[in-house]
Amino acid sequence: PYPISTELCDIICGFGRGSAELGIPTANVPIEQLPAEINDLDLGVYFGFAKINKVDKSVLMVDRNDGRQVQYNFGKFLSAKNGDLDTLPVVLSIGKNPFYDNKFKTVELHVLHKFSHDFYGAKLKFNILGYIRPELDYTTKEALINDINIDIEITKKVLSYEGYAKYKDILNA
Ligand code: FMN
Repeated sequence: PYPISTELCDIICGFGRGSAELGIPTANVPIEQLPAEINDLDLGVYFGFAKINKVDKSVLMVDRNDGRQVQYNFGKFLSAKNGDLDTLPVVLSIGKNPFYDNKFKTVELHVLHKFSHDFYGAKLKFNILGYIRPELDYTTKEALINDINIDIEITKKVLSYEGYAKYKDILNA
């Protein structure tokens, strides 16, 4: 079914554990803004490219954990060309995060780039180019982190093949 390409979508608050507990920050995107085909995919880990667009105004976001409203300001958001970031490789998790026993399916992207700060309030579009593995339950946080790091290495390697460059160009067009 690949590639699956999305429109520009919002970045919403996850439960904040990705960054805090795992050291692997993820951008959660609202499932209802994604193409329906994504719902038919098996729960698991996928790779692709994402393009993050800078949003200048500050935004008010509601934290999913405690309903707290947080004002985010992106004036100082790091930017590359034209205020947008380059297209970057992503590893995505589509699942219910059995390790954390979530009740609903979430789509989370880990962008393979060292950011100086969060990009809540920015928007992004992305594509899914392939499948890596099913979603697994883990007995330890370390085992989950270890596998995510392998997913990251696989993503880097696969996306470095010349044949994938065209999918990067499509997002930049
Ligand atoms: N969670 C699981 O329970 N099982 C998995 O197999 C799994 N694989 C993942 C693979 C990748 C590449 C990423 C980025 C996340 C994966 N996760 C998996 C989800 C993490 O548990 C999740 O990022 C964490 O719960 C943080 O979520 P939060 O941002 O909503 O707090």
